Amino acid sequence: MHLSRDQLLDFVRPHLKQSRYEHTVRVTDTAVELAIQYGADVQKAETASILHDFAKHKSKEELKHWISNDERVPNDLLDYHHELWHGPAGALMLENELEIKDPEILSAIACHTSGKKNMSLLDKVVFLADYIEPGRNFEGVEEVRELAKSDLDNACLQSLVNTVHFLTNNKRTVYPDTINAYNALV
Ligand code: DGI
Ligand code: FE
Ligand code: FE
Repeated sequence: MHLSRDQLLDFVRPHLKQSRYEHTVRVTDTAVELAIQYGADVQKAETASILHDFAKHKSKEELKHWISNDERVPNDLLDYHHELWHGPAGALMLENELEIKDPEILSAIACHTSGKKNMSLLDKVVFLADYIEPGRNFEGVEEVRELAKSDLDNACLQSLVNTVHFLTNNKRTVYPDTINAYNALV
C-alpha cells in the first residue's frame, strides 16, 4: 500500500504536538533535498521522515512493551536513556499498525536518534535531516549544515562528534550504536 505525503502527514498529525509536527515537516523538506542531492530514494526519504518521530510522545511503558517483545531490538536499549526508544519502538509500531513493511524505511526510522554501525544512504539522509533541519540550534549545527552541502558522510560524522561531545560533557551515557556510527565514519 502506498501512502501519499498528505496521507502520511494526516496520519501522524494526531500523534504529535504542534511543534513536533512542524519539526517533522522541516525534517521532511530537508531530507527530500538531501535525497535529491545525494541520490537516495526521494519517496522513501519523505515517508521515513514524516514518520520518524511518530512514537515521540508515547508513554515509556508503551515504548518498552514494543521493544521488549521484539527480538530484533537489542534489549540493552532499555538500559539507556528513554529518549533513544522512540525510533526503534516507532518502527515496530508502524510496521504493525500502518503496514509499513519496507525494511529501508523502517531502518531509517529505527536508527534516526542513535545512528548505527553501517548506515545506508537513506539512514544517513534521515539522520542528518533530523539534526540540521532549519529549526535546530544545537551548538555546531551551522558547521554541519555547511558540510551537508558537499559531504554527507562528513556531515553525519560531525553531528555524531557534536552529540557525543554534548553527552559526555554532561556525563550522560552514550548508546553503543552511536559510537558504532561514529567509528564507521571516522
Ligand atoms: O526526536 P528529536 O528530538 O527530533 O531528536 P532525536 O531523535 O535525535 O533525539 C535526540 C535526543 O536524544 C538528544 O537530546 C540526545 C538524546 N540522546 C540520549 N542518549 C543518546 C542520545 N542521542 C544519541 N545520538 N546517542 C545517545 O546515546
Ligand atoms: Fe526523534
Ligand atoms: Fe526528530
